Amino acid sequence: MIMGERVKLTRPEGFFETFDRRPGAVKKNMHYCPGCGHGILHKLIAEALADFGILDRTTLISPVGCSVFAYYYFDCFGVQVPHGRSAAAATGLVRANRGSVVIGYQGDGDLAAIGFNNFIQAANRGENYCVFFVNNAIYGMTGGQMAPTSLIGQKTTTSPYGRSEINEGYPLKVSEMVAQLQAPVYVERVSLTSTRNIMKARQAVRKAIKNNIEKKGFSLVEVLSGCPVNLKMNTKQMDEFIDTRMTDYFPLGVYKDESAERQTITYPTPVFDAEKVREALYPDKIGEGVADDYRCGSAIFDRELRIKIAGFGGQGVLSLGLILAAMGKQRNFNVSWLPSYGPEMRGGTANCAIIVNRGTIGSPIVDSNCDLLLILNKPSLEKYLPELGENGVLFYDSSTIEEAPAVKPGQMLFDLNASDIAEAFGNLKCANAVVLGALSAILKARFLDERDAADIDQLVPDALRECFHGKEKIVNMNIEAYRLGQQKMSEKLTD
Ligand SMILES: Cc1ncc(C[n+]2csc(CCOP(=O)(O)OP(=O)(O)O)c2C)c(N)n1
Ligand code: SF4
Ligand SMILES: [Mg+2]
Repeated sequence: MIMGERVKLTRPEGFFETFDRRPGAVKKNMHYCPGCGHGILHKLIAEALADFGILDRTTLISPVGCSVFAYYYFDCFGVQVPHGRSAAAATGLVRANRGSVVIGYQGDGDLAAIGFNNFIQAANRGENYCVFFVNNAIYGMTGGQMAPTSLIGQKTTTSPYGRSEINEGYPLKVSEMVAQLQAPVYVERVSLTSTRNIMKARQAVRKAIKNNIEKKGFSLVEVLSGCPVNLKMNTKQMDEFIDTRMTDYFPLGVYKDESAERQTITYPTPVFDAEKVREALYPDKIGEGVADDYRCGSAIFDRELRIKIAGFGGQGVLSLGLILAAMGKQRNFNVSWLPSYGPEMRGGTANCAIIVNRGTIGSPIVDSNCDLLLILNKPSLEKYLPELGENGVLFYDSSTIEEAPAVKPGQMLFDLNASDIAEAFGNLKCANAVVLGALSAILKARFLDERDAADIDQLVPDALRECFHGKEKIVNMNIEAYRLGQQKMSEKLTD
C-alpha cells in the first residue's frame, strides 16, 4: 500500500493519475514486462510534455507493437494507427494543425520494416514532428521474430540459427540513414541502461519535442531498449547486451543536430474552399424537367445493386463505371465506384466495382454476389464470372469474346459486338458508350417499369455531362454511340 502511494507520487504529470482505459482490475501499473525499456521512455516523454505545458496540444501516435496501448497512459491526445502508418498519420496531424505537437512512437518492426517507406519519406520531407524509435532488436509483441535491427548472429524465432548477413542482410542503421537526409533537424541514438544513459535520453527527448514546438522540422531519437523476455535474458544480461553488442553496432551519439541554427519553418497558409468541396461531393442535378426528388420505382432498385465492369485497360472500363455511378447519383442513390488498374501492358484486366443503394453502402468491394457483370475481354470473363450471383446478369462484348460463356441456371446472358460497332461508328473508344446503350436496352426490355424506362434516355446524357463536364463534343459523340448501342441491342432482343 505504501509502495503504491510512492509510485503514484513519483508519476510524471504527463501520465493519467490512474490508467482507467486499461481493462481489468490493474489501473496503476503499465502492461510492460519487468525490465522493458518502453516504460522508462514513456516516463521521459510524459515528464517532458508536462514540463513544457503542452499536454493539451500534443498527440501521441501509438503504433502496433508492445506499445500499442501507449494511449492508456499519456494524458494528451492519442491516435492508435495501423502497423507502420505512424508517419502518414503524423503528416496529416501536423499539417492540419500547425500549432500541434505530434509524437510518433514506433518499434523497430513498426518503423524499420512495415512502415519504413512511410517513415523515411516523412523524414525526407522534414515533417514537423518527432519520432521516438524503440530499437529492441526484436518483434516484442508477437513473440520474438527477427526485426530489421536484429544483430548478426542473433537467434530469434524466425532466425533460429542466428541472423546471417547472407540470408537476412545487415541490421538497418536507421539513425545513420536519417542523418544523411537534408531535411531532418536532429538525430540522436541513446540507450536506457544506466542512470547516466537515461539522463542523456531525457535530454534527447526534450530536444526533439522542443524542435517540434519551435517548428524546426523532423527530429528522430533512436532508443536502444531492452526486451529481456524475448531475448531470454535477465535484466543485467540485457543491459550488458545493449552496452556491448548493440552499442558496438549501433553507436550512441548525436548524428545530426542543426537545432540551434534552424529557423522556425514558415508554412504556406492552407486554402480551404468549403464551396468547392461541396460542389465536388454534391454536384448539382443536371437534368431538366426531372424532379429533384425523383425516385426510381422499378423493383430492381429495392435492394443494393452490385456491378462489376472489366476489360483491357483503354477500353473505357473505368469511365463506364463512373458514368453508371453518376447515373445513380443523379437519381438520388448512394453510389460507390472502386477502380482497380490492372497490369495493362501484360494483357491483364482493369476493372471497377460500382454499388448503387438507396441505403448505406457498407463496403465498396464487389467480389461475390455480383448482380451485373459487364465484360469486355476474355481474361476478365474467366476471372470474374465466378463472382456472378445466383440471378445475376452477364453482358459480354462478342467482338472480343467469340464463344458464348456457360452461365448457371437462373443467371441471364446477353451479348453485343460492341467494339465492332464502335469501330464502324468511327471511334473504338466509344465501345463503352455502345455497351451502355446495350445495357439500357436490356434494362428497358426486362427490368424497368414504364416511368424509369422513359427516364433513362434523359438520365444518360445528364450523367455524361456530369462526367465530361464542359466537353460538349465528347458528350455528344458518346450520346450518339449510346443510341447506336441501344438500337442494335433492341433489335437483337426482339429478333
Ligand atoms: C499489418 C500487420 N502486419 C503484422 C502484424 C503483426 N505484428 C504485430 S506487432 C508486430 C511487430 C512489432 O514489433 P516492433 O515494432 O519492434 O515493436 P515491439 O513489440 O518490439 O515494441 C507485428 C509484425 C500486424 N499487427 N499488422
Ligand atoms: S515483450 Fe519485450 S518489448 Fe514487449 S513488453 Fe515485454 S519486454 Fe517489453
Ligand atoms: Mg521491437
